Amino acid sequence: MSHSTPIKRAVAVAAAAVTALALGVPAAQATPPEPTLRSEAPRDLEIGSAVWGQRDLLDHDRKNPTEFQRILGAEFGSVTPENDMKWAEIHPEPDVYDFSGADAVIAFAKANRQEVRGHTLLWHSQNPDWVTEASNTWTCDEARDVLEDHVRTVVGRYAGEIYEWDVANEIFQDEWDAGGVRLRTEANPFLKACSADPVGLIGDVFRWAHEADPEALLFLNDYNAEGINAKTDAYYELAQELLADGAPLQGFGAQAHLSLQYGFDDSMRANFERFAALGLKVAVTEADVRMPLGDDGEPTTEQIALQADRYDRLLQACLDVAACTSFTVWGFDDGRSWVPGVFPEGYATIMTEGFEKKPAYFALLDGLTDATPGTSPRTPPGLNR
Ligand code: 9MR
Repeated sequence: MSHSTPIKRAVAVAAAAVTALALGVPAAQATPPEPTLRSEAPRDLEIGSAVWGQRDLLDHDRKNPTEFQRILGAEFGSVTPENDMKWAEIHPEPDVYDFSGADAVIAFAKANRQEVRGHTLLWHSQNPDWVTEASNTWTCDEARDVLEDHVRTVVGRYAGEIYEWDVANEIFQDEWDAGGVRLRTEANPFLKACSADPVGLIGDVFRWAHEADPEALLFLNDYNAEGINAKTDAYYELAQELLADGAPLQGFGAQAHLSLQYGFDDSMRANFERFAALGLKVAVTEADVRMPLGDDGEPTTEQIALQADRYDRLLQACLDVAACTSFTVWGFDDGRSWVPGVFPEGYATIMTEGFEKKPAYFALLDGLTDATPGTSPRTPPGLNR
C-alpha cells in the first residue's frame, strides 16, 4: 500500500527547496517533513489516540520526550485519557480526588497543541469499591448527590480544556445479555439506585456536565454501536427522549472495537447519519481491530491487509458524515494495547510494539490525505489552541 501524499508532499518539497535555496544548500539535500495523521486530517476532524497518563506521561519532559510521547504528539491532534478520568482512578475514596494522571494528560495536550476527549462520567465498570459497596444501600437521592458532586468536580476542573466528553458510557446491555438490550439498571451502581427513572438521571448527568463546562460537546458512547442494530436502535430512541426532555445531549460515539473474527457492518454510515439527523455530532471513539494470531503470535499477510481495510472503512464512515468530529484509536502501539490482556487476540493497533507503522496506519494516512478538506470550524471557540 502506498503512503504517498501527492499534493501536500509536493507543497512540502517545494517549500523545502525554497528554504534550501535561501540557505544556499542544494535543494536535493533538503528533506521535506514527513506527513502525519494530524497533518493530513481535514480541518474539521480530530485524529486522536487514547493514552494512559498515569502510566505513560508522568515523566513527560518537553525537551526530552520518550519515543512513545514523541509519536503521540506528532501523529495525533487529540488525546483521550484511557483510564485517568474513570471513577476508580480520579475519585478513589469518598472525599479523595486524585487528578495526577488526568492532569498529566491535559498538560501533555497543551504542550503539543492537542484537544482532549474526556472519558467518562457514568459507567458500570472501573468504579471504586466505595461506590460499588454503597450502591447496595443507596436511595436514588443519595446516589444522585454523589454523582452530581463528582460530575461538577471533574468536569469543572477541566472546563474549557475538553472539547468532547463521553458523559454516559456503555449504559445499554447487549442483545446477548440476559434480558436483552436494556439500560444497565443492575450493573451500573447509579442507574441501579435510580432504576425507577434511569432516563431522568441520565438527562441530569448531561445537565450537570453542561453547567460545569458549557463548551464541551457531551456524548453517549458504546461498543457494538457502529451499525444499525438492536443496541443502536435503543440509543436512537434514548437520544430522542433526552432531546425531547431538553437534556444537553450533543453527540453519539461508536467505540469501534472490531475483530477480524466478525464481518464489517456496512450500515455504519447510515447509523451515523440517523444520529446526525437528530442534530447530534458523531465520533469514532476507541477504534482498534484485533485478530486471532497463530502459534507464532504473528498475523498472516491476509489478516494484515484485512485489518488495514477495516481501519479504512471505519475512517471513511466518519469522513462521509459531516457531523463526525473525531476519529480516535484506542492506543496506537501493540505494546500498550488493552486487547491481549482481555482476548486471545492481538495485533489490534496501527503500529507494532516497536512503533513500526503497519499498513493500517498508511490506510488511515491515505484516507485522510484524500479526504476533502472540511470547512466548518473544528471546535467551538475558546478552547486550548
Ligand atoms: O483500555 C482500558 C483498559 O486499560 C482498562 O483496563 C479497561 C477497564 O475496563 O478499560 C479499557 O478501556 C475501555 C474503555 O474505557 C471503554 N470501552 C472499552 C475499553 C476497552 O475495554
